[in-house]
Amino acid sequence: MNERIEVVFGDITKLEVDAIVNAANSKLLGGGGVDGAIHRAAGPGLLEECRSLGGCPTGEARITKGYRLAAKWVIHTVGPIWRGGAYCEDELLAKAYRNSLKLAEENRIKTIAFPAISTGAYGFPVERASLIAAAEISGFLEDNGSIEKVLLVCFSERAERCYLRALEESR
Ligand code: AR6
Repeated sequence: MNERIEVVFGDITKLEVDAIVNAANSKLLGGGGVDGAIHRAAGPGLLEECRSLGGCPTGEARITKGYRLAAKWVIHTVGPIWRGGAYCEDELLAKAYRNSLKLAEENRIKTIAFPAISTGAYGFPVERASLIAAAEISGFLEDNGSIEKVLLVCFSERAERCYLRALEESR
């Protein structure tokens, strides 16, 4: 297994990493869940910069500064809304991880933390999502030497169990 990937439990807004990833919606104007927590912790500067971006399609990612966060950057990505699994949800979730990592690489980010994208309000089953996250991140890191650490941040014990199992399987 890739020792550059680590599962951690807790609030992503508190982490001292170069970048945290936001599970946003396509308007990029804030919302509930982890998006709301990130905007609250970062302060109004984040929303102002987000307004200038003009949104983000599902599966893509955009980068902003971190404002009052310890993280220097926020990478905003939009995961798919779960609609039963036959609407390209798996591929769109994989793309959200991939495009976030590409932005990290382009911006010379060495440490990055992801929340469990789409598994809250968007209803993506966490077990399935964690397998996709683990596979995409391990695959990306195989071809990338510049990212030193990827944290998978869990906000529930269930998510933590799923992630640990998914990482075992991607070894
Ligand atoms: N730190 C880490 N993880 C968190 C935190 C936190 N502070 N808060 C929640 N989570 P969600 P989605 C976990 O709903 O499913 C928003 O309104 C949470 O337990 O935040 O991609 C956006 O604006 C779950 O496992 O994002 C969109 O409209 C995971 O983060 C929509 O929700 C993702 O849950 C996006 O839905």
